[in-house]
Amino acid sequence: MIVIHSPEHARHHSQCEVHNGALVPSFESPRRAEIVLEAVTAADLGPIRPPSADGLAPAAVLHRVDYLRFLETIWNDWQSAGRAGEAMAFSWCTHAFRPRQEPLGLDARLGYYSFCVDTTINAGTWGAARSAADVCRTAAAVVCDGAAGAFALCRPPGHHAGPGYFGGYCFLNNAGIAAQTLRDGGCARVAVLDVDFHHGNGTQDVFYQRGDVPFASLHGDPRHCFPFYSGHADETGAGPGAGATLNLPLPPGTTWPTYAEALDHALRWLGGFDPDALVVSLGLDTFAGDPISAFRLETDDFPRLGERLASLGKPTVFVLEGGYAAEDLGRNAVGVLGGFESASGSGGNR
Ligand code: SP5
Ligand code: ZN
Repeated sequence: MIVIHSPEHARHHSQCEVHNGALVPSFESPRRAEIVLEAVTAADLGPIRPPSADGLAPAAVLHRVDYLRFLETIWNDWQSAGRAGEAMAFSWCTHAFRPRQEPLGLDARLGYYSFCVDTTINAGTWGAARSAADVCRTAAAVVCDGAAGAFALCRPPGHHAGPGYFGGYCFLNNAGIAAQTLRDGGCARVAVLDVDFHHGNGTQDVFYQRGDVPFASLHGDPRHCFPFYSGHADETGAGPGAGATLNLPLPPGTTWPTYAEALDHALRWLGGFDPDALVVSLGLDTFAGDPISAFRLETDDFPRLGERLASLGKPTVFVLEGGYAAEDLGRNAVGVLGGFESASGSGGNR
């Protein structure tokens, strides 16, 4: 399987996040991608190539133009204001207030364009987020050109980022960008399956009213698990996208047998749309050892996950999302990708 990767990801390096009431080092770190890169290299998964596609055309279909301008300019504004440290929001427009037009103040804009406190912005954030978009465009293009699978080894992750907001460590919706690239490349329908522990609220949001990109997600029940306000079973799409969103919330503590049943259901449901390609939001934070998540999948379960994903029989773009047990991330990622390859019989690098 071809792996697309750019070292530019390391330009985004959050120093801290709020966790259980304390400031701690960010769980989402450059080390994560380095470990995955080491593991796919050691496993000889396939050629590792830099992104060739470049630019924000598919991102601009999914994200609002004012939001993209915010991402591009916020670090400069933060610095110009003489602020130390990293840019971060502290106040949000909750349901008690009425959102109006974009506010003008620095802190107000940070709150207006985000939904939580876990995601900081530094000098390299925008460059790293753009590189992740390029990695995903390129991985999707490889699949458009006939590959059975490609792995977008990128960060920062993307599935929490919506049309006009960042959060959950995400800025641009990488999986959405891969799906949009496949659509633009001639796929009539593209299925997106999100197996990150957290609900892919951003991906759901960017495709909620579209019937051409059915979205299914398995995740921790939002009554208990981040992002809390999205991912309930009764969220099923709207307008032309009515019936094209499937949420399968699962209880904290979920292990492989329960997970596999939901996974098979999601795959059957996606298959019903007769998609031309599949995008997998590959979060590995379903692992039992994950420090911020609550499922209990074991390392041996990840090849089984990859095998089941291959059962859909569609060309597949894997997009790296979460996973914070950094030292186990490489073997778990290779487990999924290797399982997919041996089950799909694609073995090599086509
Ligand atoms: C891409 C991705 O996986 N993003 C996840 C972002 C989660 N950030 C908020 C985490 C809050 C963790 N608090 C967990 C408390 C458990 N006792
Ligand atoms: Zn996650």
